[in-house]
Amino acid sequence: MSTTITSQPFNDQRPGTSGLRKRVRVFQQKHYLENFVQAMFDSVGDTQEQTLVIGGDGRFYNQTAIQTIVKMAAVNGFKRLIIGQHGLLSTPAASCVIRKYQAFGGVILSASHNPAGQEGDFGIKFNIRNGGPAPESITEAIYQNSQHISSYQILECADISLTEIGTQFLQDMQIDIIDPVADYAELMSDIFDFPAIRALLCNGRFQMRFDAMHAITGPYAKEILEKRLGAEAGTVINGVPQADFAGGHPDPNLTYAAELVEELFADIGPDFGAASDGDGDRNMILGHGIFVTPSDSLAILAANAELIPAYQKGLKGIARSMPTSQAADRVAQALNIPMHETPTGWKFFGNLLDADMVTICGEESFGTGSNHIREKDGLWAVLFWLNILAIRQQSVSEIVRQHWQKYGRNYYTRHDYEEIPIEIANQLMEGLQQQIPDLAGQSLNGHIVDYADNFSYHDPVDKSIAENQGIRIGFTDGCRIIFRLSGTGTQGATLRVYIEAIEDNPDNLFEDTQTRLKDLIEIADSLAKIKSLTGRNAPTVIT
Ligand code: G16
Repeated sequence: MSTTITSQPFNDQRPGTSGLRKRVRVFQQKHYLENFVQAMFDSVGDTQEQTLVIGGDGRFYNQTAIQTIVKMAAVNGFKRLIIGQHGLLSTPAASCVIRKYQAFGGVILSASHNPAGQEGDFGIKFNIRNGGPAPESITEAIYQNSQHISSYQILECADISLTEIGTQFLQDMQIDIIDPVADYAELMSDIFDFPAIRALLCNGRFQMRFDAMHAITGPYAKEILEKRLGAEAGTVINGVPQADFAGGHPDPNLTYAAELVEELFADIGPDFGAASDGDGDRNMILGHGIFVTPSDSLAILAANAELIPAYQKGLKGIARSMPTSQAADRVAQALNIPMHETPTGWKFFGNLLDADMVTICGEESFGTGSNHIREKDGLWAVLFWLNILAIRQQSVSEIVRQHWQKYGRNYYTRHDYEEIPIEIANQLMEGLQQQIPDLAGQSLNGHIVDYADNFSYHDPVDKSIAENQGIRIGFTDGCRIIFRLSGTGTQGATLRVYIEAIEDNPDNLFEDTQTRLKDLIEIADSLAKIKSLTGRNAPTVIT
């Protein structure tokens, strides 16, 4: 029986960089999830007779939320739901499934790399017909609707079964429970040279380790790397998804994937290491004794794209988020293809990909992807690297070094200050904003400021404008310092400081990054007064 439940708005339902992310206990408040879902269904266009994909990263509350969404979808017009078995779909797999079955859109339940469990985080976002995150026009409409909501509609019925693959009906609505891995694995085999990768993984010498961090990519990596590509059993570690990610923080970076990093930096270690995050869209790439920064990884993938079957014909263009280093710009220039600079947030790549203006995109936040779907894709990046290694028959370290020798190196680091009080963070950003008009022309530690602004993006496709996307300070020598507040945290504010220096001298390509960037790090602290305002002596995380 369909019931209309009376409700009242919650004032904290504005989606951030990637959907609505909150503590689980916030989502557990009566009517909280239901209000957001109703606001979402009311904002995404005509839902009558449409097909909706649903899945999540398996974290605590995933299945509970899915049952609610299913019961609301049934009375909001949908005619068919496609749901991953056990409610699982990695974010890239959800994007793949939306596109493959030409669905109206999808609901993805994830808080990405944020810790999970009863005390952890939960999240929900809507992806549109192209498989990508809803643009700001829709996320803002969801927020506005959430602020005026007075009731929602839900079917009163028993829970559906998420365990058996197959078809069931809820009133007139068809529900297909699908294998969450199969469609994605097939797509990967269409893109990459699986026989070449298989030959590498089975040559008896090459060793690799993939850390699924107890999150969603375990089943995907086991199926693709171990089963289809023949990597030895045990290549995938922490491969069984757990509702609390085993108490960990599935963020594939030097801090949170420390065990993997240690193994790759040991005297005798694997040739290749990789990790993905909670929902499978991020990636970290390591070689024996080397960490490849996400910005370098983007540049190297683009420079080697012709080795990959799907990209043999060349790239239409490359896109990167504004804070991502300019390493890929050098590749675009050499390939004579356009380079696009967008705000942080994968949603900003969607229009460029749909318009076929770019083929490969990437972000400093461990995200890389291409036109094959409309989300960043962790395992895709790992397979891309394996394909390059299989063809070039060189180590990761040799490939990176040769890349720097050819294109120059962009030394790059990101310093995160997590959970600082929101008022302090706002004060710090306001202080920077006030300095903007006077900075150009000033000499700071020997670097002359070329420009200072708060980044605005003018989308060349739909002409929309996104303002206040981060404070940029560019120097005449190509160095950059960027400040912005994260849009994905759930506690206090996270200040991100991005620092980049350009090096073309072949004698200076192999220095320690933090040492090389020391003078710029000092400039950043003195301009933003980080230490004095936050009381912190060091960042929480350095990547
Ligand atoms: C999300 C977005 C990314 C963004 C990242 C960090 O990733 O999809 O585009 O780069 O957050 O954003 P922020 O710097 O605002 O925290 P994910 O993997 O968390 O979904």
